[in-house]
Amino acid sequence: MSDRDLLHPLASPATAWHILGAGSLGGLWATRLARAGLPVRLILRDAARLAAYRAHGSHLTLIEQDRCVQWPIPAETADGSEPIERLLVACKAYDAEQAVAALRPRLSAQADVILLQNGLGSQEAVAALIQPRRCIFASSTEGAFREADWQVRFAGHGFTWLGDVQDPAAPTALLDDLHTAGISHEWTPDILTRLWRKLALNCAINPLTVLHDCRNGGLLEHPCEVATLCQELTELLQRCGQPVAAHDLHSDVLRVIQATAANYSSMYQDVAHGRRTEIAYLLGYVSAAARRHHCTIPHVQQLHHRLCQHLAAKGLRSD
Ligand code: NAD
Ligand code: KPL
Repeated sequence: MSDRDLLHPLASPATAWHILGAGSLGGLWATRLARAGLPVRLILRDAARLAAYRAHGSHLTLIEQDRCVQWPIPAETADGSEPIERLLVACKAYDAEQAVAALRPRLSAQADVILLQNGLGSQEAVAALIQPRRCIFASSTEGAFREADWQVRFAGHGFTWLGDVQDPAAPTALLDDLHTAGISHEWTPDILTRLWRKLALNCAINPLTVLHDCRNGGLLEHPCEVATLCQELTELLQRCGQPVAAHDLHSDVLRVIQATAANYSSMYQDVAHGRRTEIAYLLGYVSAAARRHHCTIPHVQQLHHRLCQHLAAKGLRSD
């Protein structure tokens, strides 16, 4: 029996959080939920990863400033037997669909599935796979990275917006857990606007930091390139029925470049570490949307092409 059950003996048991992907963001959510006394289970990639986790002592370490705390969290693989009522998908966009497909037989009919992926495209694929179950999209400005296996650093406090494009009703029990865990969040009826805006910001900033080999602030030396991309992205967002996401995009991009001037973008870091990027869910999604809407965005398309070539030269995938 947990402390919560002892305090509230008649309360119904808390819903377990199954966390698919124990990487940076998955680890950050798992440790904060566990710290709040909520039931958490990690779902690891395969038996070898599970064995490695158990050999490590079955705990994740959360590092915040200089504080380093270990949180014991049980783990399993996708072929466990417990039904899943609440699933947090915390893998990369290119892994999400396949990873959720392996868990589909375990998802209860009322399961809530929360998607943390950046960009657009993977959310629709997962939602189609698990429908009619509830699919909650999230957009987060929190920052986390792995310092070692099973060890995550909370690098940047931020905010997470959540919403359901099919149903504006807030999932109160789930949001109560986030509140209890101290995860700053807000339920929004318009999560797509948030995701489109972040997509446009990431398309205007991240690829250029890779191609110019610079921190975000280095883009201040390429004002015309940034302005042209913002102009084309603004036009595309409007054409795609996203006028709110398009509003004042250029000013917002400049604000983010200045506010994060000392940082390397997530795509820059992926390329620097020889990791696959999420380009297909950023520039790839934008290019496909432009084709569908017969919208001409030559500079964005040229950027996509240049980035694909750059990745290929480094032996990295661009899908
Ligand atoms: P990550 O690479 O650190 O973690 C992903 C984890 O998923 C890895 O541990 C990987 O092994 C695991 N995984 C992949 N396939 C799996 C499977 N089939 N079963 C089980 N585990 C599987 O990635 P991340 O940085 O945590 O990013 C996750 C998503 O969140 C991305 O879309 C990213 O853009 C987004 N995001 C990340 C941050 C951040 O600060 N890290 C911030 C905002 C958004
Ligand atoms: O989200 C980002 C990233 O690096 O992925 C920012 C900091 C906004 C740059 O696009």
